[in-house]
Amino acid sequence: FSEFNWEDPLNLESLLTEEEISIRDSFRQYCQSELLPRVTQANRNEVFDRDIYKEMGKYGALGCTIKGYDCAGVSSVAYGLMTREVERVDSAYRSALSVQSSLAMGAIYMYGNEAQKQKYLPKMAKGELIGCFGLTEPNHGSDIGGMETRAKFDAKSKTYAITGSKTWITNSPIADILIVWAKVEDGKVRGFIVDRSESSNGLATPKIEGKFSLRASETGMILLDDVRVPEENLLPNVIGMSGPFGCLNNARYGIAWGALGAAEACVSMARQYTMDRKQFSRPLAQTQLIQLKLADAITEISLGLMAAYQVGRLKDKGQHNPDMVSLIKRNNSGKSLEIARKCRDALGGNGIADEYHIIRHVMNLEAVNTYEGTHDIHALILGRAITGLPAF
Ligand code: TGC
Ligand code: FAD
Repeated sequence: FSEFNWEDPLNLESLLTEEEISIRDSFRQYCQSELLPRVTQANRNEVFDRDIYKEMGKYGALGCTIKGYDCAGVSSVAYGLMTREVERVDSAYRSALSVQSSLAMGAIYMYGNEAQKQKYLPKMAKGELIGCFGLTEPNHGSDIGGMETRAKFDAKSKTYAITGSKTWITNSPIADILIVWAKVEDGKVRGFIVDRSESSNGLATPKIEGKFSLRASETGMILLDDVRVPEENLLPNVIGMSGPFGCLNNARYGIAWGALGAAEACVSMARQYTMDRKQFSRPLAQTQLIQLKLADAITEISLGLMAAYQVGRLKDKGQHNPDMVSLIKRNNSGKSLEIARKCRDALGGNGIADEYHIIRHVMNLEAVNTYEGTHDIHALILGRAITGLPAF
């Protein structure tokens, strides 16, 4: 028999290519040596350091699955491995990676014309321009098809006038490039590149204060009051809700890997802590209840990783579908939250101190279970796929 490795019980390693292992290892090194040391203060003080984008850019992480435009063009599994490494440190940093790569660059890559791709993607890949993705609105979160933001074409000035508001938008306060989804006159949804450096008056992106989750990420609103956007900034190659959902398919896939990274960090900490801490004259790790928690946790993590791996390989062969992505996003983020809570419990009082990191992951994973489609919305997407009956 081969030796049992509690950090990789089902030997995921044996399924990865040499290139994927090398990308993972160098990105892990960056995350552990550069991001981990600053995350506690960033989380306490609710700050996101813009330089992180330039650093991620140097590692080829931004828009890493995109082919051309100075992007790395790696496999979907390599992208998943990177989201897992960065979320091992903090979900806020994985959010930064997801939003830039899958949502903002993804929208331009999939739906933009050549001029838009040349103009924005290379700079976004280097982290010189920061993107955000404005879909959610104050009155429409899960039922985003009801969005109220409107874009009206003015033939004389060849501009679209966009009016509406978006909320809970990762990066909006710091973004240079805002992908905004709005309905045009025929009621169809279109995507726009709102370039802050070129936009007219009427754009505001206030920060949402007081979050108890993803505190190391900037979250805000996008308020648009007759903001003029040149017609060249319309994303020409998609019409309808399949536009934003197409971007979400990729971001949700990344979350499925990333959330497990956070869970793995919690298990690692809880294992070491309970090996070191003695109660009733023996290590806590030598009690059945603690071992049950650890056994449940590594079981769910390894099953979740295998599922994410399978979807990643199917994705690169063009054989996946959005329902599979809902299954892994829902399962892996939900299970990670449960694991993080149990690990927090295993540390007793110390479990709520941020120096042990787990409580931060617990708080973050609450939001991870909500954004990009809530846990229950993904159950309903699966319910529809199983029965053919939409129950939203
Ligand atoms: P429905 O009738 O299902 O579909 C409307 C149109 O969209 C198409 N479509 C998809 N296309 C591609 N991929 C998918 N996954 C798709 N899902 C739907 C569909 O084919 C249809 O196209 P067409 O051409 O026939 O019109 O739409 P519905 O309104 O009934 O949708 C219901 C529901 C609940 C599934 C959907 O609205 C939903 O997923 N809601 C959740 C909203 C959500 O995920 N928001 C995410 C906001 S972005 C975010 O959270 C970023 S967090 C960033 C970070 O990581 O920090
Ligand atoms: P609601 O839709 O109001 O849902 C509230 C509750 O009702 C949930 O439990 C939900 O599951 C449940 N519910 C809703 N409908 C039904 C139903 N039919 N049946 C049963 N239960 C139902 N959005 C963006 O566009 N871009 C971003 O970058 C972005 N970043 C985010 C960052 C953070 C930190 C957070 C918290 C959110 C972010 N979001 C972003 C928004 C996110 O996508 C939404 O919060 C999410 O889609 C849920 O919408 P909502 O908050 O309006 O909740």
